[in-house]
Amino acid sequence: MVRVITYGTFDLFHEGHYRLLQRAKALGDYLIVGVTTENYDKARGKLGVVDSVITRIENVKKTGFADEVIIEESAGQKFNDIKKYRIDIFTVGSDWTGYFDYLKDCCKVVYLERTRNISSTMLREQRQHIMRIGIIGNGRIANRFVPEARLVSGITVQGVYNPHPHSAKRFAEKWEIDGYEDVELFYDAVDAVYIASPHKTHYEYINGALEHGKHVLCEKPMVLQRRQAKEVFALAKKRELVLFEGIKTAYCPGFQKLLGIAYSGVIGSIRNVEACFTKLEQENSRELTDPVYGGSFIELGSYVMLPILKLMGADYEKVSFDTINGEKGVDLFTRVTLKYRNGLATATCGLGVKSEGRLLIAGTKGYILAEAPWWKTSYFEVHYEDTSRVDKFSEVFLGEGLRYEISDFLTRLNHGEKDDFKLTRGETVALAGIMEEFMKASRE
Ligand code: C2G
Repeated sequence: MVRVITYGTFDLFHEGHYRLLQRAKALGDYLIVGVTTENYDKARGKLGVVDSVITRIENVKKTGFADEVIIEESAGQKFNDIKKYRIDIFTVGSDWTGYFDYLKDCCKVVYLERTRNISSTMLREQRQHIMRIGIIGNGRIANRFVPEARLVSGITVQGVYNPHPHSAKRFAEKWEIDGYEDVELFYDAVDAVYIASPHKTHYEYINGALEHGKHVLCEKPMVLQRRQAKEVFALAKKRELVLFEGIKTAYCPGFQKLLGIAYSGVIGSIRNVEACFTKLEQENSRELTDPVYGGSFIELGSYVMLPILKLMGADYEKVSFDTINGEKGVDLFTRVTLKYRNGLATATCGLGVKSEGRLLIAGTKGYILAEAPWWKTSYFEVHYEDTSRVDKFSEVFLGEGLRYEISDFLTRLNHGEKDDFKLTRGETVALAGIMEEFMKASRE
């Protein structure tokens, strides 16, 4: 008798799960299914699991493929289960290819091809709220997006669109999703889009997606003009769609905690914010060669402006930009200085100059210090006049951290428009405004 085992969360049970179990059962005579506990999912960084473990087990049982269901509660359990249940074959979907090769010493490991997309008919029949998201543009960030999205329950990456079909095809094959070169077919297949195309195309794609009735999660900077930002938000409102700028820092739990401490008054009234982020890029990279949309401020400015806008607001009295430009005319290093009625701020970023990236928030009673990479906030300190007192705070930051914004985007879709405090529309408009002023200043 061939004994097979597979594992999963099986949240919002869908045809991908059904087909996986069906083929797992067909690999042998006896199928054991391990269903994850809430705690284990939390520990391994899955966000937004909707169904209780009882419901998830019931859904697995209902398929009739499982001969036995067990609970998976910790990392490392698979190895022991394989011994304990005398397993011949371990199987899981191909999104995990290679990941479980370490089990090959104790049994056969089979990766079954994952189900590429979830059909809308099936979703309607089951009344499931699974959001099908499509990606526009498939550069570096899109490659990080797919695995992060797979860790958020209730969302499935349905496909990718790129006007250059070869590029879309390669990306689609790599991630086992559908590739589209026809934008109309792409929009027909999705409920929402993630825009990760070059900056200059964002405005047009946002409009296109909203006109097609799709919710939008757009990479930062969302747009580069204040007027455009206001316009697309107005269109989203009119069409009752969610439009969301993806600055991962804004949504991660550590940054939320840091803001909470800053707002709490422990450092008194905030008078100065200094934020710095540098990341060296290759000389021939797009970021350092595109004369209009390249350069450090457009690339990294959203990160460094974020804590400033959050803590000092958008009503600055004066803003000035100082830059070091490279031979190609793009800024290799930029410092933005803002003067407020009651304080100061500087935002520094660089793609061609390396500096210490840190966030420093100075108040009338003390200061908060977060070292690089503070934009993936996982640790910060609060210091006071009394140097012997230092309060230390840490928080998890999982993986690439995109799962937090994806999860919040999904919550906004499912629970209405109200909650945008982590990154308000006003802040996104202000960011677009600062980008616009920067671009104007750098052309003078
Ligand atoms: N699956 C699939 N097609 C999809 C979605 C999921 O074939 N469109 C497969 C997954 O590859 C997995 C199973 O269905 O084998 C369960 O998926 P999830 O519930 O998402 O669980 P997962 O996070 O993949 O956990 O210890 C748990 C395991 O590592 C798998």
